[in-house]
Amino acid sequence: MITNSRIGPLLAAGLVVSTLALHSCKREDPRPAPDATYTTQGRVVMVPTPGSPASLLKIHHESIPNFTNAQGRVIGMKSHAMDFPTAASGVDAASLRVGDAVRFTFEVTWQPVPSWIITQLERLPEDTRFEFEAGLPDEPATARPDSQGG
Ligand SMILES: [Cu+2]
Repeated sequence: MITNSRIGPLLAAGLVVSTLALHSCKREDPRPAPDATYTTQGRVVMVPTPGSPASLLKIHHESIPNFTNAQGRVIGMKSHAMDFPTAASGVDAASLRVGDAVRFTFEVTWQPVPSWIITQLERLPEDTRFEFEAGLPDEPATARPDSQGG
């Protein structure tokens, strides 16, 4: 039996979905092409909590050997707990819990101000062991910056 009390929430859900769809179309265009895109994996150490303005998504990620700085030099990024204040509208960051194992992709844009945004995220099995949990060093396994000759 469909009653009015059931139709109301369904209509509301439909409105929310279409609003989100419009929103995601809008924000694809103005976002400039990123300077770089990286995929890494790690464990969620903090999630955004309503009513807690200081909270945000923070993920302890594995080292990123090919991470490139604003000058285009490969400097690598060591394994660390990194803040991700922004996720693309298609990424369901709200459902994440502390301790979740995830693989994710983020885009870095240096100008006009450095910014980074998670554009894809998938859960990994809970028992995934990351390099920082396996006792591997934090340092990126990149070649020395000085050896990056032509
Ligand atoms: Cu990082």
